Amino acid sequence: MKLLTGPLSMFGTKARIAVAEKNAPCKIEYVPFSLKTRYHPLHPDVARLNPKGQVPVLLDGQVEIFDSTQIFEYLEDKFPEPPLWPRSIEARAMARLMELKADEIYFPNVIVLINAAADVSRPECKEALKKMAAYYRDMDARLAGQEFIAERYSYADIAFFTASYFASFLGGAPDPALSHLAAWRKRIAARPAVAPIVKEVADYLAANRLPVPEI
Ligand SMILES: N[C@@H](CCC(=O)N[C@@H](CS)C(=O)NCC(=O)O)C(=O)O
Repeated sequence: MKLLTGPLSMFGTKARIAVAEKNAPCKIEYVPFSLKTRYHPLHPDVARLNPKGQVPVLLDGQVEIFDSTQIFEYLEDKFPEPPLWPRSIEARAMARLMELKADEIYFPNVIVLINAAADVSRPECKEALKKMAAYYRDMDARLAGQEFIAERYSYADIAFFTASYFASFLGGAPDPALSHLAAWRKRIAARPAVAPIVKEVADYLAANRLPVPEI
């Protein structure tokens, strides 16, 4: 199995964490990436397989798929242990919804910060930061009475943790006074599968003189 990703790919990092949690044998390959030219020229397999031209892409024999959530589903089918969706139907539905919300409701605000080159004083960031702050408050309330986002550690935790980590070095860190959210982020960051991957992203940021977030 081979995962094509980039050193600063949020969606690729999500997929990497899932691969590590599953302890799945998988080669991690960085596609060409620079802060200036981003993902261009596209890696030939990315160009061939993903009409969106995006990473992550997973190759496993005949299986050649893209999109981090699709990769989660494939990993779950191929490596059922340890399970990364909750067991009950209700909690699975909630975890899937929260995974989708991390990607499609929360993260688009982080993309606004990326496009503003993390200059959060720019007018377009104001609304994005406001929506992120509201999202953080909701997550803090959700995590007040539970250790993980939905019943047990799941892809929902991986998705929101990764997205919030990337937000942190772009000027959109959660308010540390949101103590339940802060404790959850520390818990996830300390996981044996997560810590080395977070360190790799941090090392890349430091090497490129970008701010390294505290967790
Ligand atoms: N929904 C996709 C989003 C993938 C995505 O946006 N990937 C970014 C890197 S984190 C990318 O390849 N961007 C290059 C581009 O859009 O041209 C997923 O979950 O994998």
